[in-house]
Amino acid sequence: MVNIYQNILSAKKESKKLLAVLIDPEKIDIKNIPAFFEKVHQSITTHIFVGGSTDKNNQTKNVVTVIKKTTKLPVILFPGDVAQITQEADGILFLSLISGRNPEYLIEQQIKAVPYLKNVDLEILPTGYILIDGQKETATQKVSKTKPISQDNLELILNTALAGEFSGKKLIYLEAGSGASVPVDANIITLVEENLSIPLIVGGGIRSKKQLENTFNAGADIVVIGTAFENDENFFNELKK
Ligand code: 1GP
Repeated sequence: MVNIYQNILSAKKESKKLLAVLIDPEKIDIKNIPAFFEKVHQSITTHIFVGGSTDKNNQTKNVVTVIKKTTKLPVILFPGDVAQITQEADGILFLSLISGRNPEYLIEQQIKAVPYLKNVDLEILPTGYILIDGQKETATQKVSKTKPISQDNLELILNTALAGEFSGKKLIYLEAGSGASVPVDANIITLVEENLSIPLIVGGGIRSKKQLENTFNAGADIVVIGTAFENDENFFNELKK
């Protein structure tokens, strides 16, 4: 069995940066997965995240099944809701939307997931999920009916991240939202990383190699990119191993 979390911790210890490609089952065409992964495999990608705010056609299971046949990279669910959980993946970000105050995404969905999770062999990664204002109303905001934290409110962002760590989360995810106009600011990432003991994931609105490097240099342990690869697979060419 892959030990996803131990590998993330080892990478952090060795200052090895990790790149997760986010695949949205609503947006990818299953027949394009093999060609997409040829590019993934030539790039510095280390993890595959699968999920979206919604999955109206229930494609997650089919998409993950094909991805697992195509790659040896760890495949981690990043589910918008309990219906997106499927045992074909290796692990799951067990998200709690701690920037929001909607009980459905703080604890209800997690409780609903338990009957399924206790019967499958997915590695569970407890994750404090923090929405940061990316200057665009994102699908996550609409679906969760919560507001992101302003990028100016450094104290609230930091205290929310630390509250996540103190309550036992193993990862903190700073999320500007898929397709964000503005990614999470480097100063926020540095402040949170310097005060946090657990690994830090950052995503939302990262579209260039320069932005990726800035995000890593600011202190992100894992960067998540989805939209930029959906829009232009040639972006993988800039991120060759
Ligand atoms: C969204 O953080 C991820 O949940 C990735 O965002 O699609 O903007 O890369 P992008």
